[in-house]
Amino acid sequence: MRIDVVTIFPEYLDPFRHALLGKAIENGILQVGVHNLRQWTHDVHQAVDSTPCGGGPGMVMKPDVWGPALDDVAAGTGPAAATADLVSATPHKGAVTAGGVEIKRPEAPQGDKPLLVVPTPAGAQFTQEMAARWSQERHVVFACGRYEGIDQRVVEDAENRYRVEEVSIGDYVLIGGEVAVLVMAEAMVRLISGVLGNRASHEEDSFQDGLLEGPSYTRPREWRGLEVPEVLFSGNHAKIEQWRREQSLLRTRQRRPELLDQVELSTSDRQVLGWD
Ligand code: 6GU
Repeated sequence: MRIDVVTIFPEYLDPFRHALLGKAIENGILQVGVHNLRQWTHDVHQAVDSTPCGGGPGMVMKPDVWGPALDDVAAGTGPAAATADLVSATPHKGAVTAGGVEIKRPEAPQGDKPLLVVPTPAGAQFTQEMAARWSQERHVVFACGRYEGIDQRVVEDAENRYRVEEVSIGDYVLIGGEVAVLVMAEAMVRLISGVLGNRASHEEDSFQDGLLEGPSYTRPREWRGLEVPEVLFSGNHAKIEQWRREQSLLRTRQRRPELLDQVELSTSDRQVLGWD
């Protein structure tokens, strides 16, 4: 997968080079380009924003800067081609691709539009389902707005070259989309096959089955007077699975009861919840 991010704060995206994402870059699974929007400005002040039409507080990001930036990033032309891709911050053991070796940009098949994600608190809620869907994409571009957002015509016009989604990571307001991009990219990249060491490890994630994951324990069996639940040492795998399901159901009811309306519950699930 290739990810491009357009932002006025490229340094905000440095965490991409670390840990899981850095390893995916090093292994050649992921290519990341981070582009400074100011490269597409035309004036000495490098202005990216202007006052809102109709008045009101704040500033709106200019369409005549964003338009050409998104054109270039979709096509891999202009300043978008001139920026070197990120390299992993630390070499990891067992890398398939040696650091510093150039990886060719995958060719865009005709008619295959890249996905443009526009982070905004006014977007549809980002979900695990979106992360899973996006993890199958070849090219994902994130357009980070600041201030009061981007002129809406940029999004409208981008539909000609991209499939566009305006997305929020939750019901709170951030200063800009950069941190939201890190959140969404991490959720998405860890689902690409080959990125997580243990292939099964995301099959039991919270949300993968619509329920929250229950508690986990490791040794020692007793710690500070607290015991690991007995059943986990029973060696009875069916019993352990039933117990985990119960914990999952009870925790979900306590913390996120609305999730229970969206999942199919068995007769035994309903008994656990005291519904039958
Ligand atoms: Cl995606 N962007 C901004 N600026 N604020 C947010 C958000 C995104 N999601 C929640 N709050």
